[in-house]
Amino acid sequence: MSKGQVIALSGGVGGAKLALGLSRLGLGDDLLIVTNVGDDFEHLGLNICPDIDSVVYALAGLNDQVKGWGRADEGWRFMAALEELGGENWFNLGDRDLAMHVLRTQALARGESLTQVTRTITRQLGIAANVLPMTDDPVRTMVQTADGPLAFQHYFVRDQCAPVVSGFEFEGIAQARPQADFMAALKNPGLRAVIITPSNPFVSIEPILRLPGVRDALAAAPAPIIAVSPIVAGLAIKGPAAKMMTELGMPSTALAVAEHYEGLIDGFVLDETDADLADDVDSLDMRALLAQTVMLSLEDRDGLADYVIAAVDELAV
Ligand code: FO1
Repeated sequence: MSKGQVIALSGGVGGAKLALGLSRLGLGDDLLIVTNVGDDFEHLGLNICPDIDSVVYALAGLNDQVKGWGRADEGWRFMAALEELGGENWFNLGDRDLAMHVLRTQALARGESLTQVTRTITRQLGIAANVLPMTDDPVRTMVQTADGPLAFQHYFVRDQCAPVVSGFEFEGIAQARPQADFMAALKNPGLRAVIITPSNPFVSIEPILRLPGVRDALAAAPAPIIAVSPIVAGLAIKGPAAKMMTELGMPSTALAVAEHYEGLIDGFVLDETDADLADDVDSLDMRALLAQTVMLSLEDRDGLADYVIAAVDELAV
């Protein structure tokens, strides 16, 4: 019998790793992976959804584990031809990856929602979990820098996260409606857990939390909420989270991430190497939990997923 729905809030790479572990627990479509869309943008006439892509490719076993984005066994003939013609070449669209963006763009142009097209693609790839965009409405993350606002992909890919960050704006967030199945699951008495994956708290998780009604629904949710630290020993596993924290004037520590989530979560998973922070995390309004959070192998992903689900079930009793 089903033990209830599990919601995982996810950005790209780090989130997708834990999402894969969770998807291998046999939860089937009781697993809802709610994915950030603030990184989405239109490029070369295509609708690109990087975090949905990372989750879908990871769950389908198609992801490039070295780059951390896109597909394994990728070809770059399209990019070479584009460059030859003088096209924009700062954002790399692989030959195989292009199929995803073309299909999605076509479906959205026909009037399908991002939820519908994502469902079609995940079913086609044999993914049992529900991969849900956080909203079907457009939300675009803008990065505030000393040189003015930058669209997220310009900051992240074109400028390689070099600009100093002073804040973020999520354009469209006030009008965006949270995805309906996500909201229904938060209100479902059979909800088992909400897991905040080790994605970037500021640009991957925050847009989901800022959707109208989501924080209130999380506060009222009938299940424990647990977050996994994306910072280990003061460093981000991947991406600019630690650099952003320093630039935003906070220490780049797992404790600062726990403080960022204070009032929202019931448990915070620290990496074992950060065991010295456990007492400080416990003194916040949450339980400190220790696990091996660095996910290099498939066994690591499975191990962390097992640990998090066991911890959630323990917090629930
Ligand atoms: N990340 C890069 O660092 N360089 C790229 O050229 C790049 C292309 C790309 C294409 C499709 C896609 O779905 C993702 C892509 N990413 C690329 C990753 C992505 O932009 C970022 O990792 C996320 O937005 C951060 O979560």
